[in-house]
Amino acid sequence: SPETAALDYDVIIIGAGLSGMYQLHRLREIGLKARIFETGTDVGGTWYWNRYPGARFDSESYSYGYSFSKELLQEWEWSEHFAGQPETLRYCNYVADKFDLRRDIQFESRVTAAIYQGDTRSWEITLASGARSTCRFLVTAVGPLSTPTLPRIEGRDDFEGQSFHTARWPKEKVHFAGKRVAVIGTGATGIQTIQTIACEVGHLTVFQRTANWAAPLHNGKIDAETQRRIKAGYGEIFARCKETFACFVHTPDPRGAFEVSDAEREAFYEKLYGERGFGIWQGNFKDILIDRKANATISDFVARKIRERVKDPDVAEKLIPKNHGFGTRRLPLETFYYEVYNRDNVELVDLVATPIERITRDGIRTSEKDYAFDIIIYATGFDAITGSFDKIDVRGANGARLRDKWQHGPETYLGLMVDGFPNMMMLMGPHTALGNIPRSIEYSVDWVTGLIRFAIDNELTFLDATPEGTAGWTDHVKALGVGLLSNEVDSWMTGINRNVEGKQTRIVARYSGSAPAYRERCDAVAARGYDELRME
Ligand code: NA7
Repeated sequence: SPETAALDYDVIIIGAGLSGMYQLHRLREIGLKARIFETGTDVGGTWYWNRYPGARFDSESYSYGYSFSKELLQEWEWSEHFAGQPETLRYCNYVADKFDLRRDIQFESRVTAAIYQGDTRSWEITLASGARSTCRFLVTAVGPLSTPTLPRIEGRDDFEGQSFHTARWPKEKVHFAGKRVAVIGTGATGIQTIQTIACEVGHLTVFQRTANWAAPLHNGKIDAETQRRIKAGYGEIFARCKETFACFVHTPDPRGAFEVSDAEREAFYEKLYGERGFGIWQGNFKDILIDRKANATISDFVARKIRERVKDPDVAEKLIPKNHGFGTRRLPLETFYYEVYNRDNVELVDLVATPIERITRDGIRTSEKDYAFDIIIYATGFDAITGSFDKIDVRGANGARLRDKWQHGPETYLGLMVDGFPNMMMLMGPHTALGNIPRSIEYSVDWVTGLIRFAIDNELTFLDATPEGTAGWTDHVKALGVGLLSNEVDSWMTGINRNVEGKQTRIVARYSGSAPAYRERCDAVAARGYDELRME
């Protein structure tokens, strides 16, 4: 039987973001030899790369941190209800120090290939440097939003000023004072960037292709008394996140939008609009994301708010989405975003009316005119969910490529494994419950750790999902998506990225059932000794 001793590691983990870090910690706890390979120069994943101005949480800080260590929870103090990126990156570093994670993390080590070796039941991992290592189990912790994409616009390399993708922001400070700045893209990232730099730049031009619905974040400092209550209440906070639909502190209201009077509905929306965080999205009437008429009531309400907040009625109309309803794409949360357009130094360009023709040496040419810039910021998003897998040459049993298997959209077993790719487990890959991501991460890491421990205890060297298991879960995920308004809209959530070849057709890449139902299913499999897997 295959010899573990001949392998370099028990487990190799790809990625040192929140998933990879916790996975390493858990595997060490059960005495395994594990190693992380990470592209960046330090820990933090999303919070390492996304250093753009204004990057911050949209879920409550205290619901976002790791929950696995009581000591960590008591030691760490979030300074704001929604922490900014620098603070979150400090948190990631604090965790890495506290649990001494770095000694098993190899930085500046991009994984280019992962090839399963049938004869030794192991994986061989190749880095960009050409170095190779072997392991029994492979855990991908590559992140659902970690492969940035630049627009396919002619002339991009001709521009002579500075240009950055938000997810590849330089570590050195970017000086905006007096500069003519362009932002392309108005998703969650674009909105955070725009509202943060508008008052600092000389002139800002926002290039918007699709207007997005956004609602107020209402961030603020956490005062001492609130801090004390948070620390005393962590048990309840995490218990609450465990019960809610998507692991947020918010969960859908049990009432339908038409089960209340017009006045009550209006008052409820007003209350949600005035409250912190995702409540207006995740804590709204139960039918706003499935019923068009219900959705229209909240869309109308938020449209009215935009008209109140933006002085120029033409600009306001451009900022109100016409092709999709409120909350059917990932809802960006904002802080005086709409008011930015009342400033003299800010201009909104509607790319539907005047598309970009090319990037020039000096700036951007639309069908209408030439704009000159010192800095162009690409807030153009990611090749989401499967993009980071596509970049690695992953080959399973008999040399089958993951890329081919997923050609028409991902196929997974519980979002954790793929048949034909033995001993490979995925964290935050396709078809898993995402929501408030660290909560999902902790669950998935614990499940994967349980499975690996089971294999070790039972001297199993081969774990694989079955074709039926994969087909069954994939069908289940697709069935759950039927009737959701978000699945009828183009966005990263439906696998659309107009900048990536072959990503123009909507797919179901996300599990959209409830997180408790997801956990119940995965727990049941574990409790039955993983009887749905092939094991040897
Ligand atoms: P998103 O939400 O995918 O937004 C990307 C934005 O960039 C969106 O407004 C796009 O317009 C725009 N875009 C992309 N390509 C182009 C071109 N070629 N021309 C003009 N505009 C373009 O990414 P984010 O980074 O904002 O957020 C991703 C997630 O990260 C977010 O949901 C959070 O969960 C964290 P489009 O809508 O495609 O017309």
